[in-house]
Amino acid sequence: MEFRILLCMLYAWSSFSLICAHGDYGSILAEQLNQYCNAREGSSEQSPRTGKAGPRGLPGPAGPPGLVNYTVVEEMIEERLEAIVKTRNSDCVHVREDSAKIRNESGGVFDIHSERSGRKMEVYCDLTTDGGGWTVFQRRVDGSLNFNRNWLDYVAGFGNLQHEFWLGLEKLHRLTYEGNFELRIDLEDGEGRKGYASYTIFSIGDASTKYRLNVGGYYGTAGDSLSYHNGLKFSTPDQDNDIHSSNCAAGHRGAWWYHSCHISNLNGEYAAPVGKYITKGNAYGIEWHRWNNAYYYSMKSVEMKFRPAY
Ligand SMILES: [Ca+2]
Repeated sequence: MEFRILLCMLYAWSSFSLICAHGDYGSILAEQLNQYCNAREGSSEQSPRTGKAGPRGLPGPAGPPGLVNYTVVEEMIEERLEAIVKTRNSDCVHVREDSAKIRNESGGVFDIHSERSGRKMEVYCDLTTDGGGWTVFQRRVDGSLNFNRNWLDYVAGFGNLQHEFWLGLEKLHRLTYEGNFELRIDLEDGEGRKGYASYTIFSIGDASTKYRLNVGGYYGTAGDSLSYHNGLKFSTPDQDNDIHSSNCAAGHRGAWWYHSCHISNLNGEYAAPVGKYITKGNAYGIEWHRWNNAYYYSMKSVEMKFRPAY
């Protein structure tokens, strides 16, 4: 306990006895002690004590709006976009193999991004045949998928990119209308014999031309069964754009750039995989007539693909 507090307690106890014992002298001493104690009560020398904090005040008014440096922001966005574009696949020639969504022996499924493909297009890339870089747009291997379909299906595409499919006429047009492309068709017959037909010129027109075929410059081992169809419109059973009086697509159970009517019919009906893949009647199978110059012979497998021509 501090001395001053003891002193004042002493004053309180003793002031009465001082006055009683010493008369006026005691009274004066008691008064001096009283003054001392009162002075001490108001003294600034008293030690400060810290109390509990009061409640939090109300939030202040909002400050003025900040300034944004749009030039810096735009530069940051451009840098970011450039970095993203560099990591993207522009076509099957430039795909990064580790970016495959699905990979198998001959290639894989990739997302490609370019002005031609639009924001994103999923395609199968053949990375091995004759140096690779091929965008595959048709595949038949076992007849598990029905290809006897109408116009809208052939425009949009159908099937599974890892197995049997048709990529779609609109995508084919978008991917080939600008630049130079070569076409390759790989074929295999029922006896396991393989061959190919290549064309140094290939592109597909837009919807207003009915996705006209532009093809030329054949070389290969399977024979040329496509130049006959050059310059012709695409036809499906529900859209007869051929130059024959009949409906070629309906008669041949397929969809093709029919003339009057065909010497190739690679979207035709898949013949039962037994015997020699002979179709009867109106050549409605997966036909490539220059293959042994045989009509009514349906191939076991076919793959159609294109890549840039240099
Ligand atoms: Ca016709």
